[in-house]
Amino acid sequence: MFDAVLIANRGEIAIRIARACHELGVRSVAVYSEIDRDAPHVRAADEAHLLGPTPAAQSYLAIDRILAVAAEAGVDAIHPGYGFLAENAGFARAVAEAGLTFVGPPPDAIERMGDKLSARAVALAADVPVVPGTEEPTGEAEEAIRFGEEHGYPVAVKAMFGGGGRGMKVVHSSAEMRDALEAAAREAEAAFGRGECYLERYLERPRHVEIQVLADLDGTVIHLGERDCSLQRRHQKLVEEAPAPGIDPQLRTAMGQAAIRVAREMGYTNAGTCEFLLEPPAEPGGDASFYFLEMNTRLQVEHPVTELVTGIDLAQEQLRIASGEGMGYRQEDVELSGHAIEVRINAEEPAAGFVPTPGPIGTLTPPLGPWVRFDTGAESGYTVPRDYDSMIAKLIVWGADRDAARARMRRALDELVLDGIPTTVPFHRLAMRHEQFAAGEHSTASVEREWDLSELTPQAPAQAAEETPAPSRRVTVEVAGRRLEVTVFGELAAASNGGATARRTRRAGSGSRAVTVATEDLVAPMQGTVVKYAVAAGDAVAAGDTVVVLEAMKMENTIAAHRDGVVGELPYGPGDVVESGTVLARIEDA
Ligand code: MV4
Repeated sequence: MFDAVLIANRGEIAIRIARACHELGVRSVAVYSEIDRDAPHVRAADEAHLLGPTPAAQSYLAIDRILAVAAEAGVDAIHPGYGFLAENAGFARAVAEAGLTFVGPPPDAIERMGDKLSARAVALAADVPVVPGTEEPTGEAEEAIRFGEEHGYPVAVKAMFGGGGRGMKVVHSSAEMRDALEAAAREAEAAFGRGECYLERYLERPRHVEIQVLADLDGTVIHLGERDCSLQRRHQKLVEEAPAPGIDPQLRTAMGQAAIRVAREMGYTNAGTCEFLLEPPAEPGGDASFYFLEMNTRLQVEHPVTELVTGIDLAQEQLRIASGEGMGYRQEDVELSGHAIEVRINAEEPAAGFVPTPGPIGTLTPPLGPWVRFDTGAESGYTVPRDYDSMIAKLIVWGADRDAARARMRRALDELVLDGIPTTVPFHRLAMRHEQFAAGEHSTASVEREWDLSELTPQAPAQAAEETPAPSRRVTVEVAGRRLEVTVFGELAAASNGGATARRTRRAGSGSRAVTVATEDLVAPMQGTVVKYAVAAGDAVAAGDTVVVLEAMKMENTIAAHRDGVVGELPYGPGDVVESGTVLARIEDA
């Protein structure tokens, strides 16, 4: 196993990975941007290093900075989490070139799945069904129109380097084709820098079902069943569950084997997810059809529902696989039990088109109780920054069956306290009661085209955030004799700028200032009984002079002045018992 892992991410997933590291006895190294200095993920790891300014391009996407911190911190591996650099083949290569292990698949696999046409080619080579469509980038409009007439409308025009649904256009007739091709190419060029598109028959009301796979370095590939992520809005998933409603063991095995073949076909390693579209049976009692869409080469946001129904810790398995220790499971060890549901709690107003609502959280009290999990990078008093995505937390529950899980989710949502900013919680309360969701008959079209969200009322908006930037000051300190340049923030920085409770006391050498951040208060270092004061009010003392004699555990301890100055009023006398931390004297400026 690795000695140390750098977690190149923030928020809940950084904390999730730090927890896996702790449980495996691996030192965890967090990174952060300037706005995340005080974020919970920074405290979750054994150590934390500043990457740079708040914009992701200068922090969580800054490959050179991340590699520099990795070298400084002496880690063996880098875990990218999801988003940011997780599916960046160039980053995976740079990590390897730096002599470190990328906790994820080989760069070539990331690249082959990043190009959606090459992903389709891999699936076809692995004998896995794909939606009927084209194998080459679309050229002339005439060719696309012939495709539409041959396969029937609607037709999906998709960007080769898109993904997550961006850059997709739906065409309903030959007359619309020319404009759609142009628009799709233009948008894809703007969004991904590559305009090439391809065509597929468009399925009207599919379910989104994805298979989790784990692949070891020795070629072993297993699947951990499926997740249904159909409840989404504009390609943003809102609710995920495992297993998928209505999937029988035969279909699960067929899809699982298909996902395994895709992974094997390209020498995949580590955790990955094959996305499929599932079309309901053409006639009642018939078979559902599944089609491979794309493969996500990372740990996914919704991985906890798989963890809860399999008992397998995916983050730990990723580390075991990447380290070469080998995964701890074979296919026959994987058993599904019960039902898990996850809801994404975002800083968004569902009553106003899900507009982002970043800002300061007031109170955050997670729900507790049996089979409830709350993964978050936030806490009471935390401000959701507008600089990254809007997810605040994931609430995940397990129940013996789907109805029990749904009831538990409703209970947990009622228990949750999260105030200060609007969130998606009211949407989830509605979803958990919605008869279509209750019946497991929802699809990717439900939220946008079928559900009535008009009963949701706008939540109280965020209070205006305090705009005063936290004060900071660079100081030089010595820690165990080692000189360190540190930056102090908040109260300490304000105080050392001449606040009431601290004074700059010395100048050391030339150039940088050595600052002692000391208050006037001389405090008792332990609980004890005052034997006597060695000084009287108004006496001048130098740092190191005895001020008080304190008896503790049958020993006399002399408490010395911590600074030069004049002794103020003495609050205690012989025989008084004082607690640790009590102010024994104030030593004021002379
Ligand atoms: C489709 C489709 C219907 N037919 N392809 C959107 C996300 C991207 N991964 C592929 N997507 C879709 N591709 C064909 N041929 C419908 C979607 C789709 C979708 C897929 C998964 C989850 C949510 C979705 C929401 C709308 C459309």
